[in-house]
Amino acid sequence: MSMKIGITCYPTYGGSGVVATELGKELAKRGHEVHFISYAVPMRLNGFIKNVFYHEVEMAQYPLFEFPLYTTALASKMIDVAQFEYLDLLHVHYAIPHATSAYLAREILGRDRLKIVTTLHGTDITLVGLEPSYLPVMKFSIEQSDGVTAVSRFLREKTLTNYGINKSIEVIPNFVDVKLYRRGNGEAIRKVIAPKGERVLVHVSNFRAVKRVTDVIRIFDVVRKSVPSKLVLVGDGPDRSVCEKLCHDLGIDHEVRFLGKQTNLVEIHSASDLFLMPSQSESFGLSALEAMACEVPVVSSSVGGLPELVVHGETGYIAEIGDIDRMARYAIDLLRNEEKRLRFAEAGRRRAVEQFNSEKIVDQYETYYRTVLGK
Ligand code: GMT
Repeated sequence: MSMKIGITCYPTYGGSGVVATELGKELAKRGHEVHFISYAVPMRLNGFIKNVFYHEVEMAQYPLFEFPLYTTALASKMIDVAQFEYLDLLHVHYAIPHATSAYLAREILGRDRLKIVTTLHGTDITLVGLEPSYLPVMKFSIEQSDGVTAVSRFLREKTLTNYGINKSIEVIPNFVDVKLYRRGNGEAIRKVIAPKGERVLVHVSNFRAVKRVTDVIRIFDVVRKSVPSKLVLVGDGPDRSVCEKLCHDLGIDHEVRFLGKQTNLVEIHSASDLFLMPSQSESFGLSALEAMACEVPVVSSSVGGLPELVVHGETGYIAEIGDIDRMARYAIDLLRNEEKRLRFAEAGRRRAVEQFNSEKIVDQYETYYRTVLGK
């Protein structure tokens, strides 16, 4: 039987919004009615899609409100949509403040009227949620959700220990559409970026400090001295200008391309030989999974959920946070040994297809919803 599902997420560039939007689109394809509730249209939600609706949170202004009351406005919109569209379930992605708004909405509507599923994504648990100004409300809101999922075993353990939460948490990992994310012909891009046949290293992120994009540049600076190569940086965010300055200071501006935000990652991955993800914290690493699906081996740090994704010595390599030399050695090893690099690339694709394909993971969400709804 089809369900009516509300989805709330951050609409901007970021893994949690991508997971939420792709999940909503997949559920709609399966015949469920999906209502996105957010302050802007989610990044990957474009054009008319059957069974998909979007509701914008309205924020009334008032001179007394020095700080916008988003949590309250979101809860009111959730109530409105749940009542008008007869939602069965509200699935909120990224706990702060979405799980709190959902709790409020459900209490106001009545516990039997609406169920809440909260998906924990990363810094909502490992960073921001731990701030004393948020922690008690976060813990309460997570505990009050009817169902809670985390994107890796690592994140589940962190939530249970950091917050002392006494609740079962289902691990449902990130996923990728392996029919869409598959290696294509990257020659046109390669001709522009690496005209002399150089190797191409790539990194995709939102350029926040936690992504350690300066490490990406320093790793590349070591690699390029041994293997003729170019670096492609995709995305934008607070650290972009620091990174541009670092490239300038190292005298490698001409070897590095800052592409900014891009919508077609498949064509960029198809022109790439290696993906770098030296993050300080990473609960899953969705952009690394998307690279693997496109047959790009990954060299990453060993933090968080990354070891659950990257199989060391098989689909890529992992090293301690900040160990630039080791990550550079791994990268050089793969870039110098094409037979090995291709073997890793194939193994990465296989892992994406077998373990993290959208069909399999969306099935898990659907089953979980039915359990929460008791259907
Ligand atoms: O926690 C964040 O940094 C925000 C979040 C996002 O919206 O980008 O990213 C997290 O969620 C992704 C999707 O589940 C995961 O793939 C990322 O690993 C995770 N980021 C971190 O843990 C830093």
